[in-house]
Amino acid sequence: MNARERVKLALNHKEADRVPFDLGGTVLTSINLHSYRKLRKYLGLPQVDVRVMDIFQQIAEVDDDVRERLNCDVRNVAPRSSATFKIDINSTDMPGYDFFHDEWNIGWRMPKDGGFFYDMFHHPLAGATTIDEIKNFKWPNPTDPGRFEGLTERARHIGEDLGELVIAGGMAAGFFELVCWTRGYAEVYPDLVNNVRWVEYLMDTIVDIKLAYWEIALPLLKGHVDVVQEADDVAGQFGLLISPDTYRKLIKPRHKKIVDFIKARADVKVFYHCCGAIREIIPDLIECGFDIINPVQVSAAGMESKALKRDFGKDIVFWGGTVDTQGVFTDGTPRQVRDEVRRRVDDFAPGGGFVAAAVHNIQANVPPENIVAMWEAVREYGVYGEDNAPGRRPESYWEGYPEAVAVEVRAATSPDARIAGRALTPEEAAALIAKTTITAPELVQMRQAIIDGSAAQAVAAAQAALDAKITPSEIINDVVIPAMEIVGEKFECGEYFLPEMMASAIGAQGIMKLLRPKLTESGIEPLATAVVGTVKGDLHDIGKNLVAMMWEGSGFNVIDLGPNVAPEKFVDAIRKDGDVKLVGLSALLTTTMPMIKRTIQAIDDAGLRGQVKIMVGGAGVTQHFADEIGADGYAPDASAAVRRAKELLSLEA
Ligand code: HCB
Repeated sequence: MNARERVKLALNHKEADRVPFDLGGTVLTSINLHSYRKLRKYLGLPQVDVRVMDIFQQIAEVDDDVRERLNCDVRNVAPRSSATFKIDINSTDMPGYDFFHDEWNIGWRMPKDGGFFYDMFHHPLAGATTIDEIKNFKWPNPTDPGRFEGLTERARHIGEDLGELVIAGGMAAGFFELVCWTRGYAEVYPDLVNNVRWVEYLMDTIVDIKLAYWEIALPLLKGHVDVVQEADDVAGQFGLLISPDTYRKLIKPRHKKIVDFIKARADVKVFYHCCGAIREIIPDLIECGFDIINPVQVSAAGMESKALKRDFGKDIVFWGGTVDTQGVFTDGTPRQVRDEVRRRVDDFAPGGGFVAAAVHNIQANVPPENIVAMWEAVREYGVYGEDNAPGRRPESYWEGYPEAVAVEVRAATSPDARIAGRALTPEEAAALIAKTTITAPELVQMRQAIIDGSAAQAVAAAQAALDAKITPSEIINDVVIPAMEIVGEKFECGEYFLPEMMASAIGAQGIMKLLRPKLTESGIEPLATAVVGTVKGDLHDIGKNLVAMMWEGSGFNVIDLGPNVAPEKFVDAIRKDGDVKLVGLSALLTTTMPMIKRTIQAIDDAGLRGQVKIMVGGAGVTQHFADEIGADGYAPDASAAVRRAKELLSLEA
């Protein structure tokens, strides 16, 4: 049986000779350049000029000698760039960064000092308001003949000469990802609440571009390609970023359109990548026609492997989930990695429907011995057809198996949620509203506008309140802060998601901006001054922005230092303002979490530790980690961050 036959059996929910293995088969199951070099050395293979598979993510093209050594079963065929566009890296014009613009005119930069990845700094449709701006934008040409050069031959070669499974990547990322990248996350999420027509037009424009590419590519690939790859991140650590309703109204129909279009043109399986806690929409993904999900982030809420296999294993293939880069893969011993892999193989492999791969690209901090331990365990435990095959293990198999594997399995919702996992009852909602005892129509209107995420109306109502001689402190204390508390509760109980919360926070921020000069004039102080930032090397800023907005909306003065902030910059900001009482550090990568500790150390070394309370958060950060590194507080979400900040500063909660 060759690799292609093996994977095809797995994709058809049948057991092959062994579980197929993927490293480097897609841009989402590959390995960071640094860890790849270390892996080659560990395997005793000669150092070579490592080719970059994806410049944005700084991941390696896995060479044939590694593929052979690790028996990799999958290979990727991707379009070439258009004949008219070439990436041009500029190393001089942005201090501290290398940067370039891609063919969508999205700007990407990588810190020169210790940067592991390129990330976005320019979103070409940020600030756009009209449909004409979408129409007149210079979109890349999906039918540029340069993209299709040699596509058929490369796919044929992989499938027929090499006998490996062929997976085709598209001309760009997923449609919703491209919406986020061209527009910017900060604007897209609120758009989903109050600019829906505009954002739908943008979505359709990008879907059309993707389909125009597939229209030409699929006939060229037909008969040679086995899987087509799609992706769209719509989830975080504890749940979906957007509500299931928003997914079903705005994203799902377009996902279905794309899958139907692809399947009408080629007999392929469709692979869907989405990080995070996606359990709630797996039935929708199946309805859309997706056959495979990746990366199966088993450390995210509700993503326990056994339950996923039990509930969806007949209808969907799990490609990934073998070991999580957020936990044991990075920090554990090879023995712990083996135990973790053994458990996941046993959960996912029975009956086929499983392609073993790490959760997402292997990160720069994963030791090579752990990568090899993963591979060995897949080889050892992922063998079908014997009495002790996955799913048919004798009782004795588990003897000596450690009871508690060193993997943190998350709660089903934010562990801090006050009313977790269900919407507020009408009585609870009414009780929250009743806590605010306002009667003036401007204030009632403002409260509702904040809660509904109608920023312009909220600010207009604030102006009307000022005109009616209502004082800024009444506006803040009686409306803005209580309204944001209501928004926070709605978020924590799962009624509001990122878009609704951001839309509300924008309204609150707008009001604070309007009031600030008046507050200063009347000598009214903010609750406290806070400095917030994502630590050096990490460019995830959605969560950090939300924390900053919620703090601001709750009466704090917030100095937002942005993403990729070096420890000395935090120190400078604390010193410069002189009155900072709170510091919020965010990190989403296991590679950057140690930078939180270094930042705290730098604040300590500068003699400022006694002056501030330090709060930490981000996808992989836990209370345990916060305690270990000496932070004062941890919050799993922005609403909890407000509560915890007030507790730490002994302000009224
Ligand atoms: Co990113 N990514 N990503 N990513 N990404 C994660 C974080 C992974 C967990 C996904 C996975 O494993 N399947 C993973 C990290 C794994 C690991 O650490 N080992 C990962 C990876 C690997 C990467 C790249 C390295 C991919 C690659 O291989 N190249 C790359 C790195 C870029 C870089 O930072 N240098 C990358 C890139 C991206 C983007 C660009 C596509 C995009 C970021 C866009 C942006 O932020 N501007 C992205 C996204 C969106 C994610 C996921 C899907 C969602 C993150 C998110 O925005 N969540 C994430 C999956 C996941 O989280 N499980 C995935 C929503 C916000 C609201 O939650 O946790 O950020 P939050 O913040 C909360 C909460 O934590 C708390 O309150 C916030 C608000 O409620 N909080 C604080 C946060 N900070 C706080 C500070 C405080 O003081 C207090 C509370």
